[in-house]
Amino acid sequence: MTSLPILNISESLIEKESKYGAHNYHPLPVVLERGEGVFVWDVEGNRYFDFLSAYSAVNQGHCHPRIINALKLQAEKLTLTSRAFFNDKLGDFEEYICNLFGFDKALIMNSGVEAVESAMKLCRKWAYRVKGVPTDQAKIVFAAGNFHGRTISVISASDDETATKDFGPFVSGIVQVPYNDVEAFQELLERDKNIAGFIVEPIQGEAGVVVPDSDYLPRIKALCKTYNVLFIVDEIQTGIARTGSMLTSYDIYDQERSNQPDVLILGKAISGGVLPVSAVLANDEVMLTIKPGEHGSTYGGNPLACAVAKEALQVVIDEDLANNALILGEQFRLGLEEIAGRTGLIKEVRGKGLLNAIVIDSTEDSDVAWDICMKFKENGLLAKPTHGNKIRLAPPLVITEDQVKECLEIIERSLLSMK
Ligand code: IF1
Repeated sequence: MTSLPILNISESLIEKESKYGAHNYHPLPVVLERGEGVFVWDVEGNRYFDFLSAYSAVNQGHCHPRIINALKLQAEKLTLTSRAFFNDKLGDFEEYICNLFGFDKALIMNSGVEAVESAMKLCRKWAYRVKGVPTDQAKIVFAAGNFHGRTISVISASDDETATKDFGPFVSGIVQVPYNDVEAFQELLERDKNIAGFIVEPIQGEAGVVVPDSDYLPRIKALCKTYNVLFIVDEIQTGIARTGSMLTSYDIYDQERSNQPDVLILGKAISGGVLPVSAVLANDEVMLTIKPGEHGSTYGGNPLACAVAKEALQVVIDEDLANNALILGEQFRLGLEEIAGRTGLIKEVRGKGLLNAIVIDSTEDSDVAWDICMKFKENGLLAKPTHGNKIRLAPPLVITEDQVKECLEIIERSLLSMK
């Protein structure tokens, strides 16, 4: 008789995913079944601090009662009409999000990458209809090291082999410049009159939380204005209070709205991790270049998404999560710096607000960061390595000062046990 290995619940669920699911991810071996605020629980009942927050989608904390209530109320009334008919929630949400961020119009989509695609289409339309670029000659600039999603057109802008290898041929009309390099961008603008826009992250997330110089975005914006090029900011990951203010690129409470981009792309936390909702915001000159029938989506702007996203954004404001991220982010980085000094395993601490990363003193191809994350897990904290030797540390913004201290202890204890 052959005996089958006895698997615990987690192992058997992981095996099921491996058997029936595409192998497009390399998750940490933990199977979650419940979440509340900063915590998640696995199927064995172990509790963890969530330091990934679903890549910054769960800024409001897991299953925020107000957002879940909005979901329930709307789910019992009407969930989807498509855009073939009007629904009573879309206009409400569009008005809300336009007023909040200071734009004339909003285009509501679903996933983040879809919003980026939509912004690319908008940028091209504007180039031909307003700027006067000759047909099919428009170019969109992206920064090296960028991450904006996984579709063919968006990976066409990527220089990351893992994202692009064997997925070609790619979309044309894309140019790359180094990140945080104003001069390189200006040279490009001088050389090429068909540049239509620059799509940029205020902090590069996937690249390992790369924070540019503080005058980078304002200078890029000024150049865009001079050369009549759209300044398009992807705040899908950096937006919605994550870095200590509602947005990273500009202050929404600033009357003059200096640094405001021509096009703002939002996703992830605008629904608090409850539903896929994304948005492209722009003024009329740009948004109205796309005419009825030229763009759309079955689920984009559905009443359920609108009800949820409006409540999720209002929660961020009512609970002043931006301020919490600002204050606790500073305490957290300070604590990490001290741990770096005591453990010698951290080469660098970087980030803004509660979007942070530690760079481990090892090579990019070593397993050290992964092993550290496994140690974190053993000690009740979940985080995921990126680019080999970096670990992103981004808890839900509802975390408290005491919890930050507790997490710093977990991080230090884990690092010390690695030696
Ligand atoms: C994956 C990273 C984070 C984004 C920015 C657009 C999108 C994202 C700035 C697309 C998405 C994700 C997606 C997820 C991993 C993740 C990620 F590690 F790849 F870089 F968050 F840090 N713009 N980011 O960060 O949004 O279509 O996914 O809704 O694809 O593996 P989406």
